[in-house]
Amino acid sequence: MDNKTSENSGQESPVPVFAIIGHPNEGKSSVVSTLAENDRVRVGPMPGETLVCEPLSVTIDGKKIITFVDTPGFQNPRETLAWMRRYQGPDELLTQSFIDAHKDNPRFRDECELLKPVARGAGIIYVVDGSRPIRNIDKIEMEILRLTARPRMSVINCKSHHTQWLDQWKTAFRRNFNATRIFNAHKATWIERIDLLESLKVVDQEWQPAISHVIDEFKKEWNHRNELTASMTVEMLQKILTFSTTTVIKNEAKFDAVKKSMEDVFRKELEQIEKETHSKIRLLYRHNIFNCELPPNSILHEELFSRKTWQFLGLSPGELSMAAGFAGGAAGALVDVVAAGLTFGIFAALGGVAGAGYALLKGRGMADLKFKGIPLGRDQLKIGPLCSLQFMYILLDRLLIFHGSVINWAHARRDGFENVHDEAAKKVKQGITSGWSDDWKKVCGAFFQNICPKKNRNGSDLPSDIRIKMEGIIKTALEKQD
Ligand SMILES: Nc1nc2c(ncn2[C@@H]2O[C@H](COP(=O)(O)OP(=O)(O)OP(=O)(O)O)[C@@H](O)[C@H]2O)c(=O)[nH]1
Ligand SMILES: [Mg+2]
Repeated sequence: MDNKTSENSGQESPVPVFAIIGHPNEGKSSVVSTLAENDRVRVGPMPGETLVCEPLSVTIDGKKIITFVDTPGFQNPRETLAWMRRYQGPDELLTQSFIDAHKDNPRFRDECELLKPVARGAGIIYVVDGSRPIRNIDKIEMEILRLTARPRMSVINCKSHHTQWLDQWKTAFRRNFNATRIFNAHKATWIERIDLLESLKVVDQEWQPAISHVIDEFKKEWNHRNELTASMTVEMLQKILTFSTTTVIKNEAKFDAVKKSMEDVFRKELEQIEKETHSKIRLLYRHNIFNCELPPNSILHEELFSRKTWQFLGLSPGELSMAAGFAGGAAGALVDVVAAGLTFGIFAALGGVAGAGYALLKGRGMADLKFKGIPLGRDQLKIGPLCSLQFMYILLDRLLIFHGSVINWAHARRDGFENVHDEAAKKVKQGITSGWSDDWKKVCGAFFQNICPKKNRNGSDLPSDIRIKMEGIIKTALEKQD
């Protein structure tokens, strides 16, 4: 790569730079936003949203690896082309000469701005909305870019579903560009982003090593994100499945109210741990500003303890009673009760959250407190941990659904766009984990056994081989979603 085509900020390998150029409002900023994984880029419905060049670099481990420069759309392409055709100087100075000759002329303000990175040696990515026919003005813009003699590829970003003009565009592009790709900036997945980078390799042979390096870095980074997500998932499962809360019962009259408020605290705390984990995952995939909107029919709109969540994720009616307990419905059978000298009857009378491990812990010194005529002492009511294998699978399923939405949410998408993931959502008929192999389920079972039984309530000494295996299957499950 020649020196001019790259930035080099004191790092060993040159950083490839591409200017994203096109007619106003065709989706240039959207393409930059998605390619650079930057949701801060200004994307808007009115032409003229971008007024100055904005370089957006992808940084991995603190190192810049590629820069995309967002540019304003052409303002006066006809006269620009006419000037370029009249130009008599050396070819390699054409772009800079144009800028020098027009930098104080407001009628060419946008051309001067958008050609700046090109004059400095950037490669060109020309963006068009391929869902409309080619006009004469497009041909003029393509000719301007051809005259700059910079390596260039074209990107067809269809803003609507009309595809009848695509062949026309492809033919025109074959004449003017070294490579062409259909790339929908609002729907592109990670794989499609990598494919686009692969196409950049053929734009200029000299760029191949640098672009290959960029692709390698992207892949390593993606792998790292999946690894981190897997370990955050394991941490979330440990926290949720081992959480419990305890309250001293001071007043028998308030017993029901205390119990109800404990249930609320317990449920909210578990929901909060889940939400925090999801939010960390969203940030890890560089969605800083916009929430990745979930499809309207996504099960993640349901609360963790809603009956619908559990039903959807494939639980049997018996297993559903546990969710029902949390949703304020019927009480199920109590399991996992830790009683300190009290009869099982009392626990049965507690009702409420089935399987959550309600326990009355006998306090020091018996007081006069009675519950349904039975003395309780200054006892503590403990709720949790909710040790249920089914519950663990629900959490895993919800995390995988969330991860799938995040990784498929192109960074150019803003709130309120048409829903592009309906199809993907329809495919998730029940929990993803229900299709896991027996081997994977064994790993889950071993993990569960180690964090849930009474011997190891806080999960702090989870054997490392079990943790590694659990993280391994989760990471593979995450990778399957790419
Ligand atoms: N549905 C859909 N809308 C798109 C797509 N790409 C761009 N848009 C919309 O088209 C409008 C223009 O998008 P921008 O990315 O801002 O276009 P631009 O070329 O940078 O526009 P200027 O900076 O004004 O020249 C915005 O309202 C985008 O939401 C797409 O792939 N799908
Ligand atoms: Mg723009």
